[in-house]
Amino acid sequence: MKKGLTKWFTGMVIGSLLLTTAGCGGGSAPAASSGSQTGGAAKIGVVSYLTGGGAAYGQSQKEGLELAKDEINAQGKVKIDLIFEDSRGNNNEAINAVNKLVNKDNVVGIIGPTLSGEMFAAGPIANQAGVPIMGTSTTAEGITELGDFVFRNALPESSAVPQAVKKSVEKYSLKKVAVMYSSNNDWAVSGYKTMEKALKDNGVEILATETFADKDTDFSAQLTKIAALKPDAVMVSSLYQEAALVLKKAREIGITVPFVGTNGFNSPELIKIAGKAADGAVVASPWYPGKENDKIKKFVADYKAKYNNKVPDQFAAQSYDALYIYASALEKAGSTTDRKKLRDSLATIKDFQGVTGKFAFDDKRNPLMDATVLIVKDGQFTELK
Ligand code: 1QQ
Repeated sequence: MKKGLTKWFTGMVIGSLLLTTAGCGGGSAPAASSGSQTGGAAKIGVVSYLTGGGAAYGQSQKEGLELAKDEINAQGKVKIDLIFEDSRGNNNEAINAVNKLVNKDNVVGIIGPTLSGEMFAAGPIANQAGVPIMGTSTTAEGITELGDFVFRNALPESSAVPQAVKKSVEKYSLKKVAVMYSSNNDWAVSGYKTMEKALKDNGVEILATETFADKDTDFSAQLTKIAALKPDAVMVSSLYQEAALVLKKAREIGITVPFVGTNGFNSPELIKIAGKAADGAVVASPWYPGKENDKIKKFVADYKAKYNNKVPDQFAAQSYDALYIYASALEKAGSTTDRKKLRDSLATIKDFQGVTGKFAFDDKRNPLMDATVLIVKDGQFTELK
């Protein structure tokens, strides 16, 4: 309650500062001059989790965006400058970053932040200033309800989790499971609620629900309890760092069943940290590089060439697509500086083809896209069939 109030208060203060300093709400960049596409490169701000415990998410996002930017600029239809801000996975840093991008850098639009919690904190500032902001990894419930300028091409948990649960129920005949989640992370809590609903919808009994906090490293108490209940699977909603340590400990104490996760599982870091213990981790994702598709093959090859043979993950792929979505909207808007025109143009994107597949915004600015249910097998994400 106290934390929530502080967050609300900070948001209000910054929100009113914004209103008085920028006189905004009209939706166009205060200091931007030209409204034509010849007005120069479009300045897009990026708020990303670039350092700290979840930095692998943000680094992948940065890499995907830079690759897309180079390609888009080489194609020459619209020029884009990216301004990166590191939010470190912290709500206040995300607020500061959005304020800077909106008021000082006069960006036409924003990509990010990485975490849903950061978007809940900082999204309203961009929205109030009339600056389009698009999450590429914000999967909690309620993101685009923040306002008409808030978009996401991240697949909501409410689309992803039911698919992962249904597939796992069919594949492993799940009847009873245990659930674990990080209770001080807005997104993880939302993911937990989505899991609970999906389990109910599939007639699966929840034997126990255990919580922990972001940055925790010892999960033995929760897992010992869970082991005694002999669940058919364990569901986990947390970022990769905690999820990997949960998996390690679980395997160590003899829990061999599948672990079904939310979006936090979608990083190769999960496998890097957990090692063999990650085998049996299940998650739904719109990104699966194993698909037979020329666009995906080219993206993977170009990414590997640019980044020292690294295979792009979901966070890189969704950010790569996000910048192309922006580029396409900027082109249609006919302006690199008009924020309102960009918002309206983004909202019309219906037939976009990206590396994560066919994409459209629904009328709530959420993505319509397909997901694949993946399982870690021999240290690799593969399709769960
Ligand atoms: C969110 C997420 C995280 C896993 C992003 C890194 O999905 O916060 O919405």
